[in-house]
Amino acid sequence: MYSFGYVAVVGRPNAGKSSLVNALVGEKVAIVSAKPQTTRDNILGVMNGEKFQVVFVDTPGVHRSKNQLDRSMMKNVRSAIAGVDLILYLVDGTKEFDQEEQGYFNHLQGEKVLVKTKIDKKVKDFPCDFEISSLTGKNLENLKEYIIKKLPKSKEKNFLFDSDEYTDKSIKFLIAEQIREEALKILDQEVPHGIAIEIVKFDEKENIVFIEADIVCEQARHKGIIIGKGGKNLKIIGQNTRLYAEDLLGKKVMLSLFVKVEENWRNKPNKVKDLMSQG
Ligand SMILES: Nc1nc2c(ncn2[C@@H]2O[C@H](COP(=O)(O)OP(=O)(O)OP(=O)(O)O)[C@@H](O)[C@H]2O)c(=O)[nH]1
Ligand SMILES: [Mg+2]
Repeated sequence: MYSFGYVAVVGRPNAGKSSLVNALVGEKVAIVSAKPQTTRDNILGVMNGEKFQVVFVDTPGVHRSKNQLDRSMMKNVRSAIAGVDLILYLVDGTKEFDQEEQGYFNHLQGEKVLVKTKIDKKVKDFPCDFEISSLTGKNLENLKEYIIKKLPKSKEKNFLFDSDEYTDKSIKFLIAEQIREEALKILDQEVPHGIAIEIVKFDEKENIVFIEADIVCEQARHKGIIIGKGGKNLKIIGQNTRLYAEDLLGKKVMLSLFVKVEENWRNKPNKVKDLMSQG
């Protein structure tokens, strides 16, 4: 028998959702950062085996919406949960599983399990179904077995993705996200949260790929911060992303980054739509 199905990975910002999806898939599907609200889109990550294919839906962290971007992210979470075969609800083990969150978990419709994350650190004591560490891999095998058992079975191999595919996202999207991860790493406070990436050129030649991307920020004063003294920050973001892209594409990459200001874009529905549709 073959197992195939969808598993949504849901929880507060910074709970470790993207880290878990990457660990189970065995490839970097979603960017990860120490700052909350890193993931904005639903990202599919595919875990392939001889007898199973599990499609994980990594989602933005559940939080109160302050702007149009937040609302769009929460809409993504709701749509991710609808119709999946299983929900993994992740709670950062180093934090309290408070009443508000317990209420949210209890109201989630569908087959669900509570997963305590980051157990390689000192964690709080609360009941859960699984305790895992994506960092060390602890208990991931148990969780994986449980998921496969829970999924619908069929005699036919009705998988959606080829065995070498691991995400629904394009290479352009992955590179745009990597730029955002590098920015999240070196920038602080609101600056990285107000960033969106637009790939404006992607020109693949036989031995080299020319990529141009705009880093869109929402305030004129953020532009200078992103560029950094003498272009220092932009250089680090560019160099690290280029190495990632070369690895991904197996070719040399020429990457040019430009910083643009789009005043207050996170509050503009059309802009949010535009900037979120890098697919
Ligand atoms: N020590 C430890 N840190 C972890 C583990 N899993 C994730 N982290 C860290 O927790 C932070 C958040 O991880 P993410 O995977 O980006 O969390 P997320 O739930 O996807 O966050 P959002 O996309 O913002 O909702 C990062 O700094 C990770 O390195 C773990 O098992 N152990
Ligand atoms: Mg994430």
